[in-house]
Amino acid sequence: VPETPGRGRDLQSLIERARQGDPRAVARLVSLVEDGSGQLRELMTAIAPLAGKARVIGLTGAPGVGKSTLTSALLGAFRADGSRVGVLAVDPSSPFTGGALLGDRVRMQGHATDRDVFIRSMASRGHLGGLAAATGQAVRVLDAAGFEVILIETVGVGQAEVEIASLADSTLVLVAPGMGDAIQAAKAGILEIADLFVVNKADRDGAQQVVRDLRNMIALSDYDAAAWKPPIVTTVAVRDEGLEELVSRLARHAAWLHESGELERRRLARARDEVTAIALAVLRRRMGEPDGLAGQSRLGLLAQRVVDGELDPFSAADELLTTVTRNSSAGTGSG
Ligand SMILES: Nc1nc2c(ncn2[C@@H]2O[C@H](COP(=O)(O)OP(=O)(O)OP(=O)(O)O)[C@@H](O)[C@H]2O)c(=O)[nH]1
Ligand SMILES: [Mg+2]
Repeated sequence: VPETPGRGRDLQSLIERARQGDPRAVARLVSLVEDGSGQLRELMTAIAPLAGKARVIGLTGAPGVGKSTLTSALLGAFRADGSRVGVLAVDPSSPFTGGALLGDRVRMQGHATDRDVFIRSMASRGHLGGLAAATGQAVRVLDAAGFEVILIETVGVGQAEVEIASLADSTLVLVAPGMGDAIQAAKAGILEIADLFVVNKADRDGAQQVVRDLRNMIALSDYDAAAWKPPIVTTVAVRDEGLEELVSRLARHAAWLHESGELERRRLARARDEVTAIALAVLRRRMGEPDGLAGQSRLGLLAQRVVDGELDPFSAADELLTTVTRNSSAGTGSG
């Protein structure tokens, strides 16, 4: 992307306007993240000292379990407390539907014109590190823009979703009765990320059985004495039932995160993952870049020499690393 005069100043004024609560400025900044814009790096540099204050809460669970309904209910609860609330709806399989539905719910609740609410359905058009990285940086943007609570809704089925859920300080895993074997679904990797279990649709038959199953599962897992044991909260999200209990459990978890040092540990682990992901993406991209002659990639040229017996694979790897890290700078976009 060519440098245009005043671009830095434009970005600064955009950040300033976002911090003053201008929703269009916030939307523009989040788009810069999603698009992997040439300005992304500059943006991240500018907001680095401003972020780190928000409470980030993730909601995950099978399709239809009630994530959007509960997100909308929580949004209402935190707004009633006076917090500015940002919501990111992330659905790797269909980036737009979830957010649209959530948007409708929130509109029904009358938050659509509220300047202190920001909702975005995340996509990752050309972002270097994929959807998880884009979401993490969008969280940072909202945090820097002064949103005190950030809710991330993500469908919990695969590794990508687990990665996204782990961007949160507190993760709610939602289950509901009558949705196949909810517990089996919850077991598949999701147990480790649950800070709180929510048994939603408690107005339906079988909710108490789901609670018992979860309780057994938690009892069978060996939690460290000092560790946080995920509580189970039952809700009827469509009627705001159980919401007070949930908000208070979340507050207790937030306090525990601070007191135990776990918040710092989680944030460090997250930053480590983020830096690693960017560095690896840069390396991968450079390895495949054409290297002068005949448009062959660096990796391709070295591979050919290994095949020809001119070079062993270890020396080839050394040479590859030396060339790709020369004059290194972790750009942002795909180009
Ligand atoms: N009976 C009952 N229905 C609920 C409850 N919570 C949500 N629903 C309904 O369940 C359906 C799915 O709710 P959503 O909030 O869209 O679920 P979701 O998990 O966000 O769904 P996806 O984003 O598609 O994965 C909707 O029709 C809701 O009205 C509840 O507590 N009780
Ligand atoms: Mg949804």
